[in-house]
Amino acid sequence: MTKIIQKAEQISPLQKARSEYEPKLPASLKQGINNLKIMEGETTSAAGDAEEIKNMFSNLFGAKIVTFEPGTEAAAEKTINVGVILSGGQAPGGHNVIAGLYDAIKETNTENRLLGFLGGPAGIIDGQYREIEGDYIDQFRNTGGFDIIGSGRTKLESEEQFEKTLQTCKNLEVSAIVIIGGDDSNTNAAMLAEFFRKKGENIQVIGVPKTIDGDLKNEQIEISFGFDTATKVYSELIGNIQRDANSAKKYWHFIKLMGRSASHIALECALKTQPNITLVSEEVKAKNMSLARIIDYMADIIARRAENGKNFGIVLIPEGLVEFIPEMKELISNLNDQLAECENKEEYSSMHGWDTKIAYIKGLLKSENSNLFNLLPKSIQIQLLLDRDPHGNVQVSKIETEKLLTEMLEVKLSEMKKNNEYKGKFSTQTHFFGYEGRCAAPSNFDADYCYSLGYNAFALVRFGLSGYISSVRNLTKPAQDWIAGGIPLTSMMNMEKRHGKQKPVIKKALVEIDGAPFEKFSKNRETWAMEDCYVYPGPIQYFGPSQVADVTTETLKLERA
Ligand code: FBP
Repeated sequence: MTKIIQKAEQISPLQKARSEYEPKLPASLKQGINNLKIMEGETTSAAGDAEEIKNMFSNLFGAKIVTFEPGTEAAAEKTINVGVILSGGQAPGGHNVIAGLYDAIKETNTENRLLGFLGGPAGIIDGQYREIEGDYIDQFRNTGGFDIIGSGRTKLESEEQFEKTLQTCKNLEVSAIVIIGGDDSNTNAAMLAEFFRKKGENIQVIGVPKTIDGDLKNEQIEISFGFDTATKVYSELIGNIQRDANSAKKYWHFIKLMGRSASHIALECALKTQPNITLVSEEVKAKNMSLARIIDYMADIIARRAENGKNFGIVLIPEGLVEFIPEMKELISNLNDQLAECENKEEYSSMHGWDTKIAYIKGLLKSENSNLFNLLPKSIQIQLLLDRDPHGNVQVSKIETEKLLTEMLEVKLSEMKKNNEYKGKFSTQTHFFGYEGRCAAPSNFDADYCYSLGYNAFALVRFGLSGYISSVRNLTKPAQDWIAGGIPLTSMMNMEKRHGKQKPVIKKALVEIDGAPFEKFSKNRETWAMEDCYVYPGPIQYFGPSQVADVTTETLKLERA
């Protein structure tokens, strides 16, 4: 008996109406999963370090890009059990990926089963799952969140974990696994696919590109799902704050935006809302901008606006900024090395209180890093010492860069005041938008895109592929013109240093400062800084004319123009 998790009184009128929304599929998939033919495209290599990737993935390397086209009706096949995993941070549309997958699986054969592994990759290692059935999936169609089966950040990478995964698959007769995740999780998907191939096990692994951060993209993967909805939610909130600032005219609002290393979210929101200042981490790196130079840049705008009688404004800050400021980057890398060593030291793990830990770590740092560490507020020192995530990344969502910048600006502006270079009033509010958008109900774009990705993932399974990521392209066109297919995961990989070791990983796509989205921002930023050109995008529209309800991101439009 399926457990119904939402009672009628918990379902909002919007959720009810949205549950009736029928996601659009590309024309190639619309004729049904049983009417497809597969077209082989070019042979692939790797995004970098091809020789090493080839050695590590000798069974998967060099596969061909594939696309699907309508074909003749296929004969019914033997039944299949498919497992699905949601991995990493939540992103709007995950439920629709599972809905698309479920519908394709059942269309092929009603006896086929879909098993959802619970709480992320840990679910398949420990054999924890629930079967996804019709009335259960129906509650989640077009909703946000990952609560259908939960998510987790366990890194599926060791031989022991792979063996346990294999055992789970054998116990449950699962012969295909769909991993819905970001760059790290899709790297793991490739490793698992290679492991099964090497062992001669007939278990397929297919990835799906998820992350609000927007950094899992390339020529074939135009956008990761969730980016569209999340940036629309943040832009609504930024627009509301801009209106507030423009009404009261008394605060500078500093808004940090999620996105980990990449500034795609900050840039997309800037293009949508036109705030006074937007920092872009990739530009900071390219121009080798020190913390002092960033502060000077912002202080100059604040002072010039004050001269025009404007003691208010909006600043957008990408979450990963600190990792791109050269001296902070060095400090973080030195801290990573020292903390990795401390992990095994009883002496460090048994220490109580942050003061003791901070003093101990300071003593281990190189002198230039230690000097900078000393200058940081204690709150930031603590945030820099917090545990790394399972992939070895600093948890940038926990570093309050927005507060670091306002504190430093207060000092800078009061110095400028003494020198008669600034006559304004600097009153601030800080915000961090991340969790506010990650589980929003998917926009029409994400609802359609995710459903198509899930449906398409099963088409890849159906044609016997493994080590592929589900790809739906041509996304600035109406859904019927989208191109569905698969990309070999190894073609997106290169070698990078993680936890002090060279590892194969899917290359992260950061903002290109010679790309069209950054260029548009850069051309306009001086005007946006001084004049108030705020745009108030308002909430996501789920119903109404296509040019309002179905539009996708500025980034995608500019990149594909
Ligand atoms: P993924 O890369 O797993 O999609 O996660 C995205 C993200 O929302 C980042 O933007 C953010 O830095 C991080 O997750 C926060 O992690 P957590 O959910 O563990 O707090």
